[in-house]
Amino acid sequence: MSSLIEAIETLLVDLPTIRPHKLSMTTMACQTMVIVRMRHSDGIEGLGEGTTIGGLAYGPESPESIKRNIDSYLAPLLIGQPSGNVNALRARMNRHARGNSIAKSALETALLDAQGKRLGLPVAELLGGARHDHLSVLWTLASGDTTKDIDEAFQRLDDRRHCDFKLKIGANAVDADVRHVAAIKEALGDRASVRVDVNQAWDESTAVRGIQALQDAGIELIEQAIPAREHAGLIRLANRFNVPMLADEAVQDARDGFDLAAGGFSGAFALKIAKSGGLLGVLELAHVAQAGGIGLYGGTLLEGTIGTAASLHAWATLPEMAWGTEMFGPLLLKDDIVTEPLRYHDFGVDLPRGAGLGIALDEDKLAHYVRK
Ligand code: MUC
Ligand code: MG
Repeated sequence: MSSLIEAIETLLVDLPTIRPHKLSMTTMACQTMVIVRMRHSDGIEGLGEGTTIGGLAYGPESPESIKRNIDSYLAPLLIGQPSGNVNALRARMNRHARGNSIAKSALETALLDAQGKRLGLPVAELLGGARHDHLSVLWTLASGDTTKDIDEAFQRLDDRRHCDFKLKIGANAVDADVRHVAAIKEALGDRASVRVDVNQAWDESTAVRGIQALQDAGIELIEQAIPAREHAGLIRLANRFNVPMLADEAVQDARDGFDLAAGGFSGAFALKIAKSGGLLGVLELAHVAQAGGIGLYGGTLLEGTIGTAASLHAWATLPEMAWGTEMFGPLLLKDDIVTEPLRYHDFGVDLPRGAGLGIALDEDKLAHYVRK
C-alpha cells in the first residue's frame, strides 16, 4: 500500500532583502514565500515553495492567493490520495483547477521532495538523472543607482560569485535607462556580460529605439521588452536585431513555447518552475525549446532556498544552458530558513546532494520569520 497524503500546511514567510531591489513594476524590500509542508502516512514530509514578486505587481497570483487557493481548493484534491504518482496528481490538479501555476508548482515540489526522500534519491534522479552538479548563476544589479550597481558588480566579480549581470530597466525614460546600462557595461568592459530585463515596460516602437541603443552599447541579451501577450511583436524584434531576445513573461508553458517557436521566434526562453506549474511542466517547455532550436535559461521568481533547489534539480537534468541561470534568490535575502544554505562559489551554485531536494528546514528560523 503506497503512502497517503495526510496533511498540507501552508506558511507565509517574510524575509527582508539585503537592499532594495528595483524592477520596472515594483521595488522590493522584502520577499514573501509560501512554504508548503506536506505530511504523509509513512511519516515523510515533503517541502515546497511558491513565490512571486511584489504582491500582485508581477503576475495574477499573490502570496496570499497562493496560500488561500492551496488551502481551499488544491490541498483538498490531494489529501487522502496515494502520494507516489506525481503525474496522476498533477493531472488531477489541472483537471479541477485552472491557472494557479505557482501554487501548483509548490505542491508538485513537495510531492517530488517526499518521493525522493521515500526512495532515498535526489529529485534530479527522479527526473532521469543530473547531467551537472554545478550550474552558473548571474546576479541582478537593481539598486536603482548606477554607481552602486558598478561597485556591487566589481564586488561580485572579485568574490568569484558572479560574472554575468542582468540590469532591471523600464521604470525610467528610455534614454536614462540606456545611459545607465551603457555606463555599467563600459565600466565592466570584457570582465562581465551585461543583459537587461525590461519586464514588459515598453511598447514595440519604444523597444525598437531602446534595443538599437542597447545593442550598440554591447548588451548581449534583451529580456521581455514588450508586454507578455504580444507574441507577434516579440517575434518581429527577434528577427530585426542581432542581439538575441529572451522571452520571459511571454512564455509560461509548453503551449506558449510552441506558439513562439512555430511563429519564427529565435533567441531564448526563461524557464521557471513557477510559470509552468512545476518541474514536470517546465521540462516540457524546455523540450519544446530544444526542438525549436531556442536557447535555454534557468529563470527565477526570486524564490528562497527551497524553490531555488527545486529549480536546480530540474535544470541539472538538461543539457548545458546556453544562457546559464539566475538562481541567486537566496543571496538577495538577509537570512534563510534552512539548516544548510546552498553553496555558491566559482560563479555558480552546487546542486544540493541528499534525498529529495536535499534541503532541511531550520525550525527556529522558520518560527521567527513566519507571518503571525
Ligand atoms: C524576472 O522577471 O526575470 C529574476 C531576477 C530578478 O531580479 O527578477 C526576476 C524576475
Ligand atoms: Mg524577467
